[in-house]
Amino acid sequence: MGKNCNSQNQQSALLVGVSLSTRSTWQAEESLNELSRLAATATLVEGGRVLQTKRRIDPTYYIGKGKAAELKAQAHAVAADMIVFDNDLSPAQMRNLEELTDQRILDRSALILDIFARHARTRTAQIQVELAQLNYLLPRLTRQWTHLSRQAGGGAIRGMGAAGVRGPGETQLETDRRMIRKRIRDLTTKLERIGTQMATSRKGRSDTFKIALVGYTNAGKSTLMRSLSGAQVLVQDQLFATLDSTTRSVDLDQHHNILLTDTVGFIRHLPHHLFASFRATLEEAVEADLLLHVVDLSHPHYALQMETCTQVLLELNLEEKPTLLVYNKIDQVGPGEEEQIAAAHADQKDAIAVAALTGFGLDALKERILELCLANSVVVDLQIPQQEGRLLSQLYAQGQILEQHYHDNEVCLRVRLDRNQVDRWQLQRFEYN
Ligand SMILES: Nc1nc2c(ncn2[C@@H]2O[C@H](COP(=O)(O)OP(=O)(O)OP(=O)(O)O)[C@@H](O)[C@H]2O)c(=O)[nH]1
Ligand SMILES: [Mg+2]
Repeated sequence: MGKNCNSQNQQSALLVGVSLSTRSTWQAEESLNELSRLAATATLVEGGRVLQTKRRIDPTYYIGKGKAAELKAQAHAVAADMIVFDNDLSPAQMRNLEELTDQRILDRSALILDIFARHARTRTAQIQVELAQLNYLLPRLTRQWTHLSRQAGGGAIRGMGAAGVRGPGETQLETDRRMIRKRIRDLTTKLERIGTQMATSRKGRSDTFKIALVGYTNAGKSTLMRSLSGAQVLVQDQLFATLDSTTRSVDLDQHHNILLTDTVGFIRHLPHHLFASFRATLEEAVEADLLLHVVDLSHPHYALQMETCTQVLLELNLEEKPTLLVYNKIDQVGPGEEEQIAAAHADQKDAIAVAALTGFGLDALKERILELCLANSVVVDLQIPQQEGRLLSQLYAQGQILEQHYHDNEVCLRVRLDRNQVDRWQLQRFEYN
């Protein structure tokens, strides 16, 4: 078998995982499975995998010189086009490994960055990814960037290279670095502006109860968004199908509607440059009144995925946010046993089991959301002049009218309102009891 000769002309990768103690081997194995899915999403084919157990990390070659030499032989034997490490490598380790093995070396962060670059569709996501790529690239500029530019369709080096603005006495490398730094500054400014715009538009919808879908990548967040709101968001059996936030209105019943936001998923060891770049998108969850933490219950290691999500929520300071656990894909856990599985989780106060794809349990989910939404509401008495037709119709739309009678020229109403809306009605200077 020669290089690049499989049927779709895809490149093949030898996957390498390192576990630091024997006890965590199964975790490293699961992590390698995930790396294999990441590689497939980046259109690489798995040429083989190697799992190493090590007591300590070698600062020069990460896995040690002898093992690195073995890797070279293994990569050659399976005609791999590159070696992909499941761990993050320092720029120096990458360079040393590349020289010793004579193979292209990628680490987990590079692979995830590559997927994000492929999937970024909107301008905001493209800026976020490019910024993360450039920050990753800068210390590795000597070698890695040509690969990234090829893999990412040029995103990482847009605006540099052929510009031909080399100053006197500068090497090409210095010129490239200078241009990258400038591009990083420009993109950072753009992102700050986008962050402010996003915050402003969130404020504009601050009256309505807001829910954000969070969870591990591929858990089924977008599928749930589709089923609940009818929005045609992208659903794919792929890691990181969604990179942007989408917000839609969902009617819980005749009187209550909420705003539901779908957003980018989480993963173990999310590259920190990506985390920083996508902060504006992740902030959508910060302003939500309730989080739906979507879990793929059919995944063999869903508990680990939940732990990762909890960790990310912690980093976003969201650990105190009211959260409902939504165990999804129960149709895959036990086909035909959805009722039993749902019942088994019904005792858990803050959890519910559903199958977003088939619609199983979605009415119960809406009811549960409504309960939480009502817990967030207050009943107030208002007196509104009868001639204020426009205000009255707004109130009918926003609140649930519990009682209504007329007195003199005023309509006296007992209304259930979202806690967030009370302030606004108070500003109308009507009286409350
Ligand atoms: N069997 C089954 N499959 C589901 C269910 N919900 C989602 N899926 C599938 O799981 C895959 C991922 O679904 P998405 O909705 O794209 O997942 P996501 O959480 O939005 O993923 P990212 O955007 O990549 O983070 C798709 O193939 C869906 O069809 C479910 O309830 N049952
Ligand atoms: Mg999605």
